[in-house]
Amino acid sequence: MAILEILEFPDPRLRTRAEPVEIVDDAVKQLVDDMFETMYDAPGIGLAATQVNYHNRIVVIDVSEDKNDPLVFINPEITVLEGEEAEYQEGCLSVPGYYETVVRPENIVVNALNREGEAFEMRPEGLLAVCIQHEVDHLEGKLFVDYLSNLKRQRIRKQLEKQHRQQQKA
Ligand code: QAP
Ligand code: CO
Repeated sequence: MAILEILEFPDPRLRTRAEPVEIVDDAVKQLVDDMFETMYDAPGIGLAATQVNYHNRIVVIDVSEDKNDPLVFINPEITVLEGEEAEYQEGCLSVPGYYETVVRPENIVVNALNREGEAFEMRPEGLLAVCIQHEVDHLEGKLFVDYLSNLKRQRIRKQLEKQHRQQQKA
């Protein structure tokens, strides 16, 4: 197991579109395990492979209170159902220190493969539904800050760039 480095906005590698996983082999399982270790260490509730600079379609999530409900989504496909949209305060391990309101569809169905490579379907609700959409966006090179105004996004970018420059000096 290993804790991986998390890319931070505005790193251009976060804009990469991830490729489908062809076989869920030992290398994929190893990456899944390292992604969980990285996410729990952060700590976070969701992490996409893109954020640790692996450009395959893999997401790990655990929104449980006790951090004992690890969910793996390989090659996730989201279907948006009819219904309401919901607002949520979203954050991101790749945009540390910032939380902003994002509006997304409330009712979705997710089809994916689990860590054993078996297909499953899920009808998530609430925070889990939001988190899955946020993480699948990462696989498309999209970040939650893309839903904000240009002004807000640029403000966040400039502040993070300044932090990164100061970290380099230190
Ligand atoms: C995505 O995000 C998410 O700013 C997962 O300083 C978050 O795990 C979806 C984190 C909220 C829906 C709602 C963020 C940790 C973790 C930070 C995360 C930070 C430290 C974010
Ligand atoms: Co994120």
